[in-house]
Amino acid sequence: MSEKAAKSGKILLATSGWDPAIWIENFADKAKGRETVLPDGDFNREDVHYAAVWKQQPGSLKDLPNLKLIISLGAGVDHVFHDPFIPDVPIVRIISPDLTMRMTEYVVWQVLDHHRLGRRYRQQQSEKIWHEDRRQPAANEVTVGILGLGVLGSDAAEKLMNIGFNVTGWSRRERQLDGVTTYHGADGFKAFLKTADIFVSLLPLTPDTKGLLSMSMFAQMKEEGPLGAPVLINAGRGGSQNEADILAALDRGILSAVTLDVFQQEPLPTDSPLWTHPKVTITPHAAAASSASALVPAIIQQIEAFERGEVLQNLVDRSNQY
Ligand code: OXD
Repeated sequence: MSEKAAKSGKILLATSGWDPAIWIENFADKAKGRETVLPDGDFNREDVHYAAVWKQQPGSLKDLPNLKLIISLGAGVDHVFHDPFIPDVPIVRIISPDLTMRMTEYVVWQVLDHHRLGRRYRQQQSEKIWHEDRRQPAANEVTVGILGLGVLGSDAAEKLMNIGFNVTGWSRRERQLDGVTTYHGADGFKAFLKTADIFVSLLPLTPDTKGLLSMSMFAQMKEEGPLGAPVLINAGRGGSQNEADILAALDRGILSAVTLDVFQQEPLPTDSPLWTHPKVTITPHAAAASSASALVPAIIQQIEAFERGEVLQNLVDRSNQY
């Protein structure tokens, strides 16, 4: 290995479904001379010390003898584990104020849309119907229940409370958040499900959360609230939801409406009944886009800190896949 490579290992940018050009441009601009290469590029595999990945092609991280760190370009890391050939090096998630702000915007937007009857008014407009609906509960009559109280869930909770909503939250491990009634673990889940009118899932996909948003969960929610039956918003991962159960719960009035940003299969197949269901709002995994200009500086900082021997931030626990 050359001395230069030893001092400043290259970054392999391994993504699929994204145009890498904007990332390459940002790395070139902010990586202070450190070279970024693409999997199909012409480079010496020994020189690669870091891999920045989003849904990397399986096998693209193989045969990198000096790889030291894998950096997920998203908040989630399930996309990394799709690859059966991930080398045994630390994996870190990206947490950045930009990503957090984007997710909070999405959550607040969708909570308010359900709360302020957005879907109904859009429908009325399309039919030129003027119907003044006066049944509009105030935010402080409505409780939003957040599943997942990490950085994203905590920030969304705070902003929703600022608007006036009551907020409850559930997480795998115990968490305390000012102003939020929190529940945790399997024992707390049942009680949590009775608390909210709008549920927001920001859960990562792990073996524990797979298929969690299912009929057995919906059936334990309260039957009626200020908005009718509960609303579900999922901006976490599609693998956490059972789409057949969501449709059945909507049709049986167990859920009154849903917003889904993520799906069991993405892109959502054109023949999915979710597309045309009148109580479903769909966004195309767009809740919190990873912005190269915002995230690359944080990635470079993480690499530099790692090279100084500092502790890695946002380290993924492989056994839990998060
Ligand atoms: C992420 C995502 O993981 O956008 O950041 O899904």
